[in-house]
Order: sequence, then C-alpha cells, then structure tokens
Amino acid sequence: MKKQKQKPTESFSAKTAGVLKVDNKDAHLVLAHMYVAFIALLLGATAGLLQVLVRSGYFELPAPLGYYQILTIHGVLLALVFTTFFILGFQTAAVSRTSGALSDTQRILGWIGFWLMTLGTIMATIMILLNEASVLYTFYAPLKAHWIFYLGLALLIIGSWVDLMGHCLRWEQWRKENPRKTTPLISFMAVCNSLLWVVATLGVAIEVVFLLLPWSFGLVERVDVLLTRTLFWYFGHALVYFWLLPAYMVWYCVIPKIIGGKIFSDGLARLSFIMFILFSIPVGIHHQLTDPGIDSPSKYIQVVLTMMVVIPSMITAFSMFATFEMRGRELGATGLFGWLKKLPWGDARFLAPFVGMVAFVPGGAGGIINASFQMNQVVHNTIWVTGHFHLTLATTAVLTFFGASYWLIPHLTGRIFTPSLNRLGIIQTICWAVGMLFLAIGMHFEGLLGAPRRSAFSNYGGAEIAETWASYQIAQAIGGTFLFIGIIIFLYICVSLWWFTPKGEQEFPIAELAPQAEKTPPILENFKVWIVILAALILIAYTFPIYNIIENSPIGSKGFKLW
Ligand code: HAS
Repeated sequence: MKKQKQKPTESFSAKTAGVLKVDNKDAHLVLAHMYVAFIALLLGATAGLLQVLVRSGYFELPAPLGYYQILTIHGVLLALVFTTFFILGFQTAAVSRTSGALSDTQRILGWIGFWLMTLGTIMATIMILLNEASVLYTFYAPLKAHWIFYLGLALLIIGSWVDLMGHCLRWEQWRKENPRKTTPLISFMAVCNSLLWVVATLGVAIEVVFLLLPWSFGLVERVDVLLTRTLFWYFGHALVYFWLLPAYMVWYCVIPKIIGGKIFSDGLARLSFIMFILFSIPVGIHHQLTDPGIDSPSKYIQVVLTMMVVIPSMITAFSMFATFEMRGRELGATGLFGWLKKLPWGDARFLAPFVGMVAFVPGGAGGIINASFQMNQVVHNTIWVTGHFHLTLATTAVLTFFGASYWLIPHLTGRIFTPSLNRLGIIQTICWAVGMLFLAIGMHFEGLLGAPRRSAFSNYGGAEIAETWASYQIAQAIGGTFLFIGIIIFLYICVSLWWFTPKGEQEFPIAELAPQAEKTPPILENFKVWIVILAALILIAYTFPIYNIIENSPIGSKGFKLW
C-alpha cells in the first residue's frame, strides 16, 4: 500500500495557524510568570550555594538559619515554584504563538491562576523563612509544617489548574476552528503536559487537603505516614516528567529551526508525549522501593512500568539524532558523527539545550539504575540520588529552559538577543556544564560510598569515612560555586533582555516538518482513548498497594478512616 506523506507545513507550522508572534496581552501574562520564576531561581540558588558550602565542612550557617530550612527553601523554590511558573508561562507562550491569541476569558483564567499561585508561593515561602515549615520539598510526614505552608501549597496547585485551563481551551478552540487538521505540535505537547500535571497533582492535592492540613490544624491527632508518602509519589514521579516535557518541546519543535533543519517526525514526537502521559503516573512506587508496608508484587509492577517510561526518552534521543544527522548531511557532513561539526556551536540558544541533552545520557542511565529494584538498595537515600536529579532536572531541563529564555524573553519584550549577550550565554552554559561536572560526579561517587542525602553533617559515619568523602564534598562546593555564578550570569542576561537591549523583533523559532515525514495518525490526538488507558494503568498499579496500606493502617485499620 502506498504510504501517505504529510506536507511539510500541514500540521503545525506558524503558517497554518497564521501566527508568528505571541500576542501582546498574552506576552504580559507570560512575563508575569517569568518574574516570579526568576525571583524564585535567585533565592533558591542562594540557598543551594549555602548548602554545598556547609557540606564542605568549611562553613557554618549564620544563626538563626538552619540546614533543613535552607534545604527546604532550595527545594521548594527551585523544584516546585521556579519550574511551575516557568513551565506554565512557557506553555502559554507556545500555544499563543502556534494556535493564536488567547480569548479574554482564557487570558483571565491565566491571570486568576497566576495570582492564586503567587499568593500560595508567598504564604509557603514566608512560613519556611520563619522556620515554621522546614519539611523539605517532599514535605514527608511525620515532619509537620505550619498549616499556612500547606494552604500555600494547595493554592499553588489549584492555581496551576486554573492557569493551564486558559491555554488548553485555546488549543481546543483551534481544533474546532480547524476540523480534521492535525493541531500545532507544540500546542498539542503543552496540552499533554497539562493533562499529565492535572492527573498527577490529584494525588498530592488529596494528601495536602485531606491529610496534612487537618493534621496541621490540630483537627486530627495522627496521620498515616505511608499513605501520605504514596500519594506524594503518585504525584512525584509524574512531576519529573512535567519538568522534562517542556524541554522536549524545545528539542522537538525549536532546536530543528535553530540549526536550520526540520522536524524528523511529527507522529513519533506525539507518540512519545502520549507514552509519557500513560507511563509517568503509575510508577511513583519506584521511589518507595525500600518502604515497608508495600508488597513486593506491587513494587515489581511499578518497576516494569518504569522501564516502559524509558522508551519515550529513547524515541526522543532517536528523533534528535535523526534531526541532527539530516541537517548535517544537508550541509555536506559525512561519516557516522560528521554532523557534529555542522551544528551551530556558537549559538547559545542551541548550545544550552544541547548540553542538557548530553547530560541526559548519564542522567537517564542513573535513572535506570535507580529503578532497578536491587540496585536501588545501594543508592536509595544516598547523595547519589541528588546527583541524579541535578543532572536530569537541574541540567537537562533547566539548561534547556535557560536556552529557551534567550529567545523567549526578547520575543516577549520586543528586544533582541545581541551578539555580546549570546557570548555571555555561551559562557553561562560552559560555567553550568563545568559546575555540574564537579557537583554531579562528586555526588554520585560520594553516594556510592554510602553518604546519605539531606544531611548537613560532613563527617557523618566517623572520621575514617569522613576523610574519604571529604574530597567529593569539596568537589561539590566547587561545582556549586560555578553553578551560582552561572545563575547570576543567566539573570544578568535576562534583565538585559527585559529592559536594556535594543528594540527589535526576536523570532520565536518553530520548525517545519521534514517533507519525507509520515502522516500523523489521528488516534494520537484522541485524548479520550488515552485517558481510559491511563485510568486502567493507574488502577492496576495503585489499587492493591493503596488498599493494603489502608487495610493495615495503624490509624484506621478495619473500618478505615483517612485520619
Ligand atoms: Fe529520576 C529519583 C528513576 C528521569 C528527577 N529522579 C529522582 C528524583 C528526582 C528525579 C528529582 O526508579 C529524586 C526525588 C527525591 O527527592 O527523592 N528517573 C528515573 C528513570 C528516569 C528518570 C528511570 N528523573 C528523571 C528525570 C528527572 C528526574 C527526567 C527530572 C527532570 N529517579 C528514578 C528513581 C528514583 C529517581 C527510581 C528514586 C531513587 C530513590 O531510591 O530515591 C528515566 O526517565 C530516564 C530515561 C532517560 C534516558 C536518556 C535518554 C537520552 C536522551 C538524550 C539524547 C541526547 C542527544 C544528544 C540527542 C534513557 C533523550 C547527545 C549527543 C552526544 C554527542 C552524546
């Protein structure tokens, strides 16, 4: 049978949607998100610098600051606040750019969500600064925080739901206006990530609203620790893909344009996003492989599902290599890796995300080690895990966000990314890569030697061990210092792009589809089918463990009460 080919611009290009720019009013909304994100980045990074210095053993925190307090600031402001604001802002921009300006109602939803999230962030941050919520970003019970902290988190979550409704509705509107057409790729991806977020946050919302808040208010005396952990991780692992997918949006849709190439396959890109929706939620128990109270078969099922969620990343790696190679060959590259020489190494908009991709090779391999049941026993709760997520989150995702900011901020402010700022962007990326090399290698090796994570004590375990660990801790302090300098350079670039560089038109790059790409199967856009499969997978993965936890709960066994 003859295969149908898709016309290059048919599915997603700006031409189809008739849009080349983010609408002005939408740009204000996006920039508001970026303000909060970057303030959180600065505060969180400062806390990070203090941490590595404390762990090096050469620095003591000035009173009244405590180690867990700054660790909570670091985790909450970077992992929860910076990411959520940046991602929702980015998605709004991506949808406005490719599907068209948001309607007034859609934009108002965006603003309401934004203000709810900001209010929640302020409440939670104040409580941490007052040392009333030093419970780390995972807020595991029985660590207890002030109820204002939990309420702040609840507002952050609820606000995010309202916020994303704005741009998801815009995508739906595009679909209605363009029946039987494949929707713009990056808009579709934003909707996938939003769906993933909503389904995942249901777990943490139940945990916060029904378990932690009443306990913190003093309405109930005790809380089921295992149940709170399980609800948290139901959310927690999908959270990591909520961070990763916007980076993938940039890799799939923007990077090909920056290198002068085309998207390798629209269908494959959509398939990988659908697979993330299906497999990223029913895998949270791989964070609890050492938790007593969850039976081994349930853990085993989730380990298998975790291996499934590796596949869409493999698809992405394949697609990226294909894109690079196609472009390289166009420019005359020969041999297996000849394309490497043809990439635009002098463009910070490319270099930063590319370093993020490279970091994901060891970062992803580390993830597979973490997920491998028995090997997890070696690394769990050691600082190896911290090394893993500094490669995946703090490099793969965050460095891609930095690279995207170099064109997104000037696009929104009507300024240009000048050659001198581009040079600074290259220095920033190198600084980040060097810093992360020291930090992540130090963390992985120290972790293999058994050093615990989340511990201020550099000599934990006795003098002999402390000596072995010391060099790795110093490496981390050096790395952390480079990273802090990297953040300052990044923020300097953003401030310049916001207010100081010359006025002009900076492109929001969106690539076209390669002419030889296959037609995208319409089933990939049929969310009804995927939601049903997702619900089935969640039931398979979670019914038995949750039932067991409730059945054997020391608090409400037999005739269960939530608290
Ligand atoms: Fe993870 C713990 C398993 C991916 C983040 N992870 C964490 C924690 C965080 C985190 C924050 O199973 C700690 C939570 C806490 O505080 O306790 N993780 C995985 C697996 C993957 C994975 C299997 N993690 C991520 C991503 C994250 C992230 C992504 C953030 C963005 N992780 C775990 C497990 C734990 C865990 C256990 C619990 C450990 C414990 O015991 O506590 C997979 O998704 C990884 C698949 C990735 C790949 C790589 C594909 C490579 C690509 C790059 C292509 C490169 C190109 C260019 C094209 C298979 C796509 C290269 C060019 C060259 C020239 C080389």
